[in-house]
Amino acid sequence: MRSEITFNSNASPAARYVGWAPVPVQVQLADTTGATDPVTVRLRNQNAAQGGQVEFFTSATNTGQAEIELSLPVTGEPADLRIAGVFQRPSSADGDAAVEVVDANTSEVLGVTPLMVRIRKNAATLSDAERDRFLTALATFNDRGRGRYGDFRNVHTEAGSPEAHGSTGFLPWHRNFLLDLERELQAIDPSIAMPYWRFDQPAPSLFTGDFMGVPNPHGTLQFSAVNPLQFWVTDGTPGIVRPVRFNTQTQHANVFSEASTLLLGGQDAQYEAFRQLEGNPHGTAHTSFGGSISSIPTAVKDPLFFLLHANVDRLWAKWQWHFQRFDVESTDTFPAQGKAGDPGANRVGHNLDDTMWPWNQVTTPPRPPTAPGGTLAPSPLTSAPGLSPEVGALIDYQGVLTPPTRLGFDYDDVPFEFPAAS
Ligand SMILES: [Cu+2]
Repeated sequence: MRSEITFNSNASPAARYVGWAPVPVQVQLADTTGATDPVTVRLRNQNAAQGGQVEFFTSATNTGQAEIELSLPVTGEPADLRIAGVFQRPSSADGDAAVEVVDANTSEVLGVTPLMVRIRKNAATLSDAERDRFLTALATFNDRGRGRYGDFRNVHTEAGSPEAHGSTGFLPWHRNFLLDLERELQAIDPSIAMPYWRFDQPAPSLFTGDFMGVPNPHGTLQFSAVNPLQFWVTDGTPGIVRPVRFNTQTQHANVFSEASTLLLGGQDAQYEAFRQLEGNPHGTAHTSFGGSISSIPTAVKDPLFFLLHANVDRLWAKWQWHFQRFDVESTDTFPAQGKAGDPGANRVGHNLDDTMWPWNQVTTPPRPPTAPGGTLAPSPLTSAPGLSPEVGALIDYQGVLTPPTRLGFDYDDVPFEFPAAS
């Protein structure tokens, strides 16, 4: 007798990745030779001592359990359950988590399915192996300027800027931008999750030759001999210019702390006020360096851009969790309801029901004249937010209120929480 598990409604091993939000899972018996009665099985972590850990949810309750018992029909019909990573027990390598299915009566192991609790982590806490896999995937995607990273650089320009900055859509647009790159990197190495730079804490291990580089007296980054970023080119000029304006070994950037940032929206947590974070800490973090990252049209030439923006996105995610801001129909969560052209609406791209450039591939005014990079990269885990998403599809990223909107990423210090019963 053998058991099989399907994650995220996709039988492919490429779908065996979970975060903190419960995902749909099906367990079934395959090869039931000799069996006539339903088989009671127990699901658990194969190794509870190390590696990523998961917990199990029945369809009826929202309480995670370390083990769960199910009755599996001999017809091979699947049983439904949900699985989530155990908060603060993420994986550090692909397949270092595994679900074991045992026969509850005989203790025979019917199947072991490896998976990964894949979580966006603080860059300062990555293992050397996690760091090197990330750098290798990034360098592979850029391919010394011949790869598709150039599309990302060419999106974040003067012409594209009004789509992404200075209004309500700033946070959802950059959430999608990050997600797009992360999915591209995952297509190269599925163990990758975008790391974030906590710019309000010193991150000495990030600003080294082994990771994001150290500027020479001219501001040009120097890398260690094995760092694949040493070959970084995005627009014909090799190298990255990033002079620093703070001591990266002992100080953090001169930005609002996380605690102050989370209060920008006030005690009543209004999105429109919280969005002030676009100035400080976001803009201030950008200008804590000189060089390309300090200016919108060139910022993406420096891959630190994505670690900076992962932290901006994490701050939004933490604010959303802390104040339960997932209801897209609430103006507390997102004030610009409706779409461009409605009375009182924002400019196009900054309203809940607007599609987002460039992923909508629209190049007629008022959109920019080109839309580099095509539609959003797909994911084997979820069809959300769609290939040409609307702004509203980026908000309930964990599927707190509507599970199908789950985008397939989580942060190491932002849990998933079921909504309070109303
Ligand atoms: Cu930007």
